[in-house]
Amino acid sequence: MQICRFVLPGQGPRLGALVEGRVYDLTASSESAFQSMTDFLWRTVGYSPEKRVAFVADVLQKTLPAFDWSQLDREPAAGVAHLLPPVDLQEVWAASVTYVISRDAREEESDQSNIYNRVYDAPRPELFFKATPNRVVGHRDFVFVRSDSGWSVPEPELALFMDPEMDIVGFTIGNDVSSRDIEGENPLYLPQAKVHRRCCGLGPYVTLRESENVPDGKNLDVRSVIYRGGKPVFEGDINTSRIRRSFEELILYLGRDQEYPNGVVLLTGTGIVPDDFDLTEGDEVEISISGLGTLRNPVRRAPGDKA
Ligand code: DO4
Ligand code: MG
Repeated sequence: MQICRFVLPGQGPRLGALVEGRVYDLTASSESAFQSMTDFLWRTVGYSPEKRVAFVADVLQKTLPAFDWSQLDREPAAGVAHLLPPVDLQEVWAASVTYVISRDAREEESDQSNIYNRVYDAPRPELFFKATPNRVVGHRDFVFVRSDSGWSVPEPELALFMDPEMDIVGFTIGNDVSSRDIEGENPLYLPQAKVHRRCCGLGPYVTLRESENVPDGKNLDVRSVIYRGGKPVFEGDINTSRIRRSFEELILYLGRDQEYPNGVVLLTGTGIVPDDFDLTEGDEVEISISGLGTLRNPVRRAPGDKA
């Protein structure tokens, strides 16, 4: 079962359930639990994965407006129905240097040698704040690479979608757009290398955690293709079993001395690192994760300083 956010012309954001290629408008049920993603997370706190899926299945017994997926799977524009990022009030955080390939790539680019090696092996993981919801874009919407970066990359990552109790409600796909040259120049520049307008792609939907389908996110194939002029110019893949840390451990640190009253999303780090590659205006990033669909984001260069 998949939950998405979408918008219809002239109406506010809506919550939908994707079932066999059709998106059912859960918000049209008028049930308070389905007026927003935050409402849904709040209402189902403490539910088992099976109970949460059954809760959605129950409202689907009503006659609800429905759309073909192809009606929503399009470039966002005013006046047309389209998907929204799956977050409304949830912060996005990111774990990093969780795959050996990310550690090695960073050690190479940085002259502060050894910090990435040290964090890879340390008991405390590296966690950083990635995005407020307004910095997140959904499927088919464009991400920005920074105007002052000459070496930007996408980072394809499994994302854990959590409720206010930090229980994993489901999984989605994340693109942690990063400026490798800015981080490489000085690790203290990390927030500038990572956080800016449209710095995070998320979607296309949240696949609810279900025992038989996607039980724990621990053995999923991640594949990414970058297109330039419509042709693939980079392809890479990894399996989430290669993440060095358990999700429980990452969540423990993420939740320590923190609270997430509207839930939180955690990107789990990248295991796909396109070397000698600068993501640029006109490229398109495609990230697929088994069972979670495909997230596509065109790329534009941010406009730089405000006049
Ligand atoms: O500190 C480095 C950031 C690395 C990262 O974002 C990742 O490994 O995914
Ligand atoms: Mg990352």
